[in-house]
Amino acid sequence: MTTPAVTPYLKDGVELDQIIVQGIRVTGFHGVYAPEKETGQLFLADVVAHVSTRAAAGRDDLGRTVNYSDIADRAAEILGGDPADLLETVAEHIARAILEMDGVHCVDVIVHKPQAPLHVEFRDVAVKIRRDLRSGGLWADKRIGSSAGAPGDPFAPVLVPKGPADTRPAQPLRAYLALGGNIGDVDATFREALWELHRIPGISVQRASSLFKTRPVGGPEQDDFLNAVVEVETALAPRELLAACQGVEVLHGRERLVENGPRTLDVDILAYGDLEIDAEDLVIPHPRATSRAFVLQPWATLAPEFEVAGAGRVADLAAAVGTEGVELVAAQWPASPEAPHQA
Ligand code: PH2
Ligand code: MG
Ligand code: MG
Repeated sequence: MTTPAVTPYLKDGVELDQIIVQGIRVTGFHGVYAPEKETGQLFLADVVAHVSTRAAAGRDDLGRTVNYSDIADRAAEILGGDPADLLETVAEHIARAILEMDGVHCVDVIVHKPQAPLHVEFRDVAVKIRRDLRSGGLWADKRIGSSAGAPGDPFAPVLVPKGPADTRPAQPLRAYLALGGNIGDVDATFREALWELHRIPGISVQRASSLFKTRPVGGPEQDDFLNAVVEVETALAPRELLAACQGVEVLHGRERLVENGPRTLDVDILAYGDLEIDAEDLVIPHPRATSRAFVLQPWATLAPEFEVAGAGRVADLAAAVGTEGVELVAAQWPASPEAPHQA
């Protein structure tokens, strides 16, 4: 069976994998003409879900990917469900249903209607669409759990007003990112993450802090964390940098199941130059950073003199919170401080 090549989908500069279900066949009742709604006819759908399959493959775990059987069920239900006039509407509904599945960043949908009432002989008529979280109106939904879109219009675009969070800096500026994790080989995950961040256009990893083992703060009972802080130069707008951080989390199978719960990799923006942002999806400087030893102790090994906007010098903040629950693991980490992403 041949599979048509699908244009890759790049999420934050990284090409995602594709889960492909082709030729889902159902009798449906879509069409503009009354007989189509009464008699029904054959409809087919092809669905390509763009996801990262690495975490699932690494652990051979269905729970970390998207079940293709669920993709087929959702598409078939819509294909055989409420009659719509247009193939466009059917395709849009399928795209929406697949995008809602955890881990799906983009979806391609083709809806075929090979028995459509045309005046000429033909083989197939179809509508093909691509939707990602942004164009599909689910961007905000998936990121902050709010309900995107206007009432009654499931496809209304999310209008995000352009503010400082969406503005790129005039000059690349210095930002600090916190790394945390307590599932798997976290040290290796951190090293991979440095490289993945560095590969993203607009992010240049400069230096890494010392590495700390820390007692979990908040959340359920769980293993100790590793924590570190990274200095980057970035030409990205704050919200772009956030998307990049979340993209790297996704590459490592990050799931947001429990607040403050165990995770393979958490990448948080601590500071972005001296900018202060207070948006629904993004607060900078990180609101809890200035009270957390697991952030401040590593940060103080990297940039003690840095002034956190509205809060003060990193060294002073670190001294104020102390070292309770935080233990140095490696003063120099990774091996090459000049090029941490290459270690
Ligand atoms: N991250 C959390 C919650 N609690 N505790 C430690 N020790 N380290 C973390 O990175 C951490 C945490 C939420 O992001
Ligand atoms: Mg986070
Ligand atoms: Mg965090």
